[in-house]
Amino acid sequence: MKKFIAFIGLLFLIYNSFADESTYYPGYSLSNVQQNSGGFTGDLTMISPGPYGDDIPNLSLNVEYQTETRVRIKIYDPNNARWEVPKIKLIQIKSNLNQIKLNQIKLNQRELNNEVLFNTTPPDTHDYNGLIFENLYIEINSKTAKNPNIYGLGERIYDFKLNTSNHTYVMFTKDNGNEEDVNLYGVHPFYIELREETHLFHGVFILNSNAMDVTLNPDHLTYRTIGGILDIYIFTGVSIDDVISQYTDLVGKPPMIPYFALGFHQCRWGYKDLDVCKTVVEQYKAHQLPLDTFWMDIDYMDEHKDFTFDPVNYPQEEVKEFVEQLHEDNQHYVIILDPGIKVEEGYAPYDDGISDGIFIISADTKLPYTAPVWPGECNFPDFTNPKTYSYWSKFIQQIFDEGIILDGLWVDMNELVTFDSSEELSESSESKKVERDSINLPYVPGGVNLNYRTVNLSAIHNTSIAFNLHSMYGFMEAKATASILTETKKTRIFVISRSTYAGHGHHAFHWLGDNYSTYKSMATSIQGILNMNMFGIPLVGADICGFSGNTTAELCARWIELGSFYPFSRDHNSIGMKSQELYALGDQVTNISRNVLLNRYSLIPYYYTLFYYSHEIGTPIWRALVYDFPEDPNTYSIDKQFLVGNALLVTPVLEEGATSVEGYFPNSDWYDYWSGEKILTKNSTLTFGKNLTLDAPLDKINVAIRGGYIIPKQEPALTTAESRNNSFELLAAIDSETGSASGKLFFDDGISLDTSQNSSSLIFELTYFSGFSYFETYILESNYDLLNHVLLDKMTFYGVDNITTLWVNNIKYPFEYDSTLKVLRIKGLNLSLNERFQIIWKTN
Ligand SMILES: *[C@@H]1O[C@H](CO)[C@@H](O)[C@H](O)[C@H]1NC(C)=O
Ligand SMILES: *[C@@H]1O[C@H](CO)[C@@H](O)[C@H](O)[C@H]1NC(C)=O
Ligand SMILES: *[C@@H]1O[C@H](CO)[C@@H](O)[C@H](O)[C@H]1NC(C)=O
Ligand SMILES: *[C@@H]1O[C@H](CO)[C@@H](O)[C@H](O)[C@H]1NC(C)=O
Ligand SMILES: *[C@@H]1O[C@H](CO)[C@@H](O)[C@H](O)[C@H]1NC(C)=O
Ligand SMILES: *[C@@H]1O[C@H](CO)[C@@H](O)[C@H](O)[C@H]1NC(C)=O
Ligand SMILES: *[C@@H]1O[C@H](CO)[C@@H](O)[C@H](O)[C@H]1NC(C)=O
Ligand SMILES: *[C@@H]1O[C@H](CO)[C@@H](O)[C@H](O)[C@H]1NC(C)=O
Ligand SMILES: *[C@@H]1O[C@H](CO)[C@@H](O)[C@H](O)[C@H]1NC(C)=O
Ligand SMILES: *[C@@H]1O[C@H](CO)[C@@H](O)[C@H](O)[C@H]1NC(C)=O
Ligand SMILES: *[C@@H]1O[C@H](CO)[C@@H](O)[C@H](O)[C@H]1NC(C)=O
Ligand SMILES: CC(=O)N[C@H]1CO[C@H](CO)[C@@H](O)[C@@H]1O
Repeated sequence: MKKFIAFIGLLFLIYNSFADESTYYPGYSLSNVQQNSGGFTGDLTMISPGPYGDDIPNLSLNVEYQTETRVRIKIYDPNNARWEVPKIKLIQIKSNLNQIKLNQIKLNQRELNNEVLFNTTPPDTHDYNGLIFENLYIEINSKTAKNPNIYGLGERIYDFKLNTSNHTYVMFTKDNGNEEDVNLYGVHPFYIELREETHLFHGVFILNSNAMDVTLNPDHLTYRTIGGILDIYIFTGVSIDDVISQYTDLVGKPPMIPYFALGFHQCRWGYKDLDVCKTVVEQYKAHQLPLDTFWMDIDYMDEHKDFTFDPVNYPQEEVKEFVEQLHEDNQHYVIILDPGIKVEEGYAPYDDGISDGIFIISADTKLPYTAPVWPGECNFPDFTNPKTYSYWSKFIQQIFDEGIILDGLWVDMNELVTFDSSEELSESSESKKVERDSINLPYVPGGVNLNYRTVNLSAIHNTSIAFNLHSMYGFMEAKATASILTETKKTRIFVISRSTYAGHGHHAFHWLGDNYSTYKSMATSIQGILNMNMFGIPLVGADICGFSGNTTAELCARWIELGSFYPFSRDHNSIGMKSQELYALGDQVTNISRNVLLNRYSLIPYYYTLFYYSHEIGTPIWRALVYDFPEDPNTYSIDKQFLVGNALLVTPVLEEGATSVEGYFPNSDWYDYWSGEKILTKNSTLTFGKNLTLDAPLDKINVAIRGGYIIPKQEPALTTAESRNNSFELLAAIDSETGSASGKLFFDDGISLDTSQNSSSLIFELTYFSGFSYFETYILESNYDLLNHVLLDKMTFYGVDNITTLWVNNIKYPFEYDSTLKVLRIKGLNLSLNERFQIIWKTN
């Protein structure tokens, strides 16, 4: 209890110090400014010392205009090298932009609006400091718009639109068990701000891996980090897609995903033996529920040791047969790996780790750092050591050599988590907050205990100490694991990691961690997915039906309705909980699951096309409403609804017992996705849309399709391998003002590393001109042979006025028209999407 009071005291001290004029720190003065071809450099000289001593009085400033839309501001100690994050590949400097004002970084893209996007000049009122740069404390402030609209700074569970009333966001990877408003598994020091006056977005990224926090205030924000340097990148936008594209240019675009990743996944901790696993797979089939991938949690291991199979409950030969059967049935197999390697002589991963010298070293003993995790006392591979790659590779390869063909890997516990031997595993979350830190730090970001349940920050890695590398551990492990799997399989791979760092999405994917079986966890999964998509990690989902705690039939029904729209859709459960496979909660849940999952499978061509553009450009799959409607302030805080691509607006039920749901429909044409019924008609004299209450019986999730969009679909099946071979369908929703719509399809074999020579890529266009509607396809590529056999069968158009005649490739063709709903249906087309075709109809 005393320690908890000390923690409060610390916070008080911090706030106090900044309110007090006598502790105002004016920062550094800039001199010796040298213009160069790509920007300028200058010397920074400290005006007066900062709060905690060990100031670095002389600093260098380097401002580089790296691209037309990106500036890098680097502030570092020219006399003593400090820790710098090693991984960002700089894109060549493309342009030499206008001169900028000192202290005020202006970017010419937004000069027209006279906008200053990052301004470190402290105000005359001295409400906040100039730059402080000390050995263990760096602070920089930037003026923002008034009550700014800021998004990002993950990973945490919080409102999507961040609180700017003196709220502090801590970034330091931690298994904080899905508590709200605390630093969770990943670190993404990137935010996007929307300026309300201009409706333009820009982004700011600080490339720093040390524990840090950011305080958002009504007119400025404060970065505080305890190590490294200031290496700040500003992306000028101006649309959200521009900003995310510019950010992922820097940290890396997502790889092309394997097609099966979009199927449904089943997992659970607590499948006690292989027979249980077999039954689960059988039951999915028996209930005609789609299932693409079966996952094994730590249960498969022998005493929780990596790279082993439990000889009694998961005999390796039988696992091999099980996996072969999965593959025969067009299904896939993924297993978990944890970083901790059990200290046990005779266990090859331990013996080799010792002889290869690849474990993290304790600063005290200079021996491999030892701490308990699932198997007991463990050592931890150091992924900064170049030798660790071949070590890790050897043991992954061994699984394949022994005949168990993995389709992906799941890397968990890599924040990095260790168990505190002095505590019970089941301790309450309250006790986690208690301050028990023993590192001697003058400032502790957010006052959180940095040494709690992790490898001591003094521990030694090959390239630095854990103090600098801690938050990058999971990223490095996932990156190595992904690269090893790619080398082994020579196909696109699938690595899901709990811990992430900026740039993770270039290598691997993510799930939102160990949540609860609660309506709250279901609701907050939306902001989690939106954030990760913003950070360049498009393939992400939360544990459907919830991980910890017992689910209910109703919760599970609502969750699978929502989860069927997750980019990554997996049911996962904790040990000792009520079974929650989608067939295990009664007929009604089974029926609902089947319907929504079959709908998911029908939408996979649309999702896959979105993933292709995400890979090419960085575009997020899930989008907050504010992304597409920045001129409408009603959208700024919405995080209970989301868009999939630009075309689908999902309004899930997130509350128990609800039979209706409220949603906001921005000013546009919206049609009920299922029936084609008009929900809202665009009114170009208005900026705002409407709040609507929609019926939401237990078996319905409300989805709207936006006027102006065409989405590709396929007849669903129980696996993606089968649904890929089923006929195509196009669903179009017509813009009421222009009578037009457009859409895209990208399709390839879904697994080869490079399918640029063997893919088909199309654009669909519907236009209206003087009484006639013209539907045409534009073929960008038509090299994927499957599309010569898997044909377009059906087309459905929502919002069509009365039709008199319809022609397909200039020949009159039958159609169905519902004049009440204004829905046009055309069937039995049998057209190859690899060839151009045209549909025309006449409206009376
Ligand atoms: C800092 O720079 C000033 C002026 O450039 C110089 O006189 C001083 O020696 C430098 N101090 C250190 C510690 O390098
Ligand atoms: C934020 O904190 C500062 C410094 O303590 C204080 O002056 C200001 O009133 C606070 N603003 C709000 C909106 O709480
Ligand atoms: C915003 O953050 C401040 C400071 O932490 C807190 O007092 C306030 O309650 C928060 N507001 C909301 C709406 O959560
Ligand atoms: C971490 O290591 C340092 C230096 O080796 C040691 O002084 C400290 O007690 C350790 N902290 C914890 C929490 O084990
Ligand atoms: C880092 O790893 C390499 C290769 O294993 C080794 O040669 C080198 O000595 C290591 N350096 C440190 C500082 O541990
Ligand atoms: C969850 O349900 C199981 C039975 O399926 C029961 O043993 C357990 O106590 C329940 N746990 C909670 C937290 O309700
Ligand atoms: C589930 O669907 C089946 C087949 O359509 C139907 O016979 C059954 O009544 C449904 N059960 C429930 C509870 O909705
Ligand atoms: C559009 O909105 C304006 C203002 O509310 C209203 O007067 C007008 O009737 C609306 N137009 C249509 C077509 O609904
Ligand atoms: C919609 O409802 C929200 C919350 O109920 C409210 O804050 C907002 O003002 C409403 N917007 C419109 C356009 O009616
Ligand atoms: C899908 O079609 C391809 C090409 O015709 C074929 O090779 C493959 O076996 C089919 N897959 C399934 C699951 O039927
Ligand atoms: C469409 O046809 C229906 C009956 O077929 C008629 O009542 C309606 O007025 C027509 N609408 C238009 C816009 O022509
Ligand atoms: C929110 C929640 O349930 N958190 C729990 C998630 O699961 C982990 C692992 O079981 C727990 O430690 C968390 O408390």
